[in-house]
Amino acid sequence: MSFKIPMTRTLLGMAVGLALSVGPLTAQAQSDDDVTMGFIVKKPEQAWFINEQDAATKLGEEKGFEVVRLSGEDGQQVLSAIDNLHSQGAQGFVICPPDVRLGPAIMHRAKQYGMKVVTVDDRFVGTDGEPMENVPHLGMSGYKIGQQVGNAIAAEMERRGWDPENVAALRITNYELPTAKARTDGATDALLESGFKKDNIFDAPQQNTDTSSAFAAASPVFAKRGDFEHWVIYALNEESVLGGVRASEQYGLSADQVIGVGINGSGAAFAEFSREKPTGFHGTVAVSSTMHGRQSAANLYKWITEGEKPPANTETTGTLMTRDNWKDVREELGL
Ligand code: FCA
Repeated sequence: MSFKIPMTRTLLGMAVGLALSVGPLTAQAQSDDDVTMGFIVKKPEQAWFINEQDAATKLGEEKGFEVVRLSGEDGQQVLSAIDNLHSQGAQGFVICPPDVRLGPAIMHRAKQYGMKVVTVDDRFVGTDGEPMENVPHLGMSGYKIGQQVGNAIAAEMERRGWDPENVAALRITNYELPTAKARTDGATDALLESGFKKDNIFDAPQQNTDTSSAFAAASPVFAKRGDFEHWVIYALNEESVLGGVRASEQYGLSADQVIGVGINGSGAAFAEFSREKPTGFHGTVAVSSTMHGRQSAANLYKWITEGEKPPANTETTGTLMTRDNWKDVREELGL
C-alpha cells in the first residue's frame, strides 16, 4: 500500500515527460513561464546594443520570460556565452555576432544544445560566403539607409552652397561586414547621383565598427589630402562617423567645413547634438534600436513557445535626425 502513492507520481511524471518530449504540440513548444533566452551582442558598451538588450529585457518582464544579457566580443566569448546559456536552461538566443563568418561555428554549438537562434543587425555568412538564409534575421535595410545618408549629405552641401568640384568625401569602410558595405555603397551611389565627384572619394578602411577604429583610419586621409577645404564623412554607423569628425577637428577643420552623417540614432548622436555648439556631425539616420531588440526577442519567444519560425529576413527603415529635430524623432522611435 505504502508504495502506491509514489508509484502513481512516478508514472504521472513519466507521462508528463513523455508528452513534453514527443507530444505533437509540445515537441516544439514550452510552457510560457519557463522560457529563458540569451541576448548576445558584439559591443556591449555601445548605446545601440544597450538599448536593444534593455528593450528585450522589458518585453521579457511583460511576457514573463527571462533574458540573459551577454557579451560576445570575439568567437571564444560567444561560444562560452552559449555554454553559459545552456547551463541556465536557455532554449535559444538572439545574437549580433562580432564577426559574421562565425555563423557556422555558432550554429554548430547551438545545435548541440538544441537551441534556437535568431540574428539581429549583422547577419551570419556561411562557408560559401552567402547569407545563412535558414537563420532568421532582423536588421537594417542597409543599402536604402545608406542612400538616405547620401541624400542628406547632398542636401546639406547644396544648402551650404558647396561646389562639388572642391569637396572631398571621407568614406570610412568595413567591407568584411556585408551590412556595412551595403550602407556605404548606398551612400556613395546617392552622392554620385547628386553630382559628387568620384575621384574626390577617399577610403579609410576601419578594423572594427567603433569610434576609435574610425579615428585611426581617418587621420592619415586628412593628413594626405590637405588640399581640400570641405569634407563630407560617412560610414556604417554614427560611432564611426564621430571618429571621422574627431579626426577632422584634430586636423584643424571647423564645423562649417565638415558634413558628417551617421546611422543609428543612439546615445552617441544625442550626446553630440546636445553640445552647445554644432560640430561637423550634421545628422544621423535613426533606426529604432528599441524595435530591433524587442522584435527580435518577440520573434524568438514565439518560435520557442509556439513553434513558429520567424521570417527569414526582416528589413527596417530609418528617419533623418539632425540637431533641429532629434528630440522629436527620438520620441517617435521610442528611443
Ligand atoms: C551594426 C553596427 C551597429 C548598428 C547595427 C544595426 O552592427 O555595428 O552600430 O548599426 O549594425
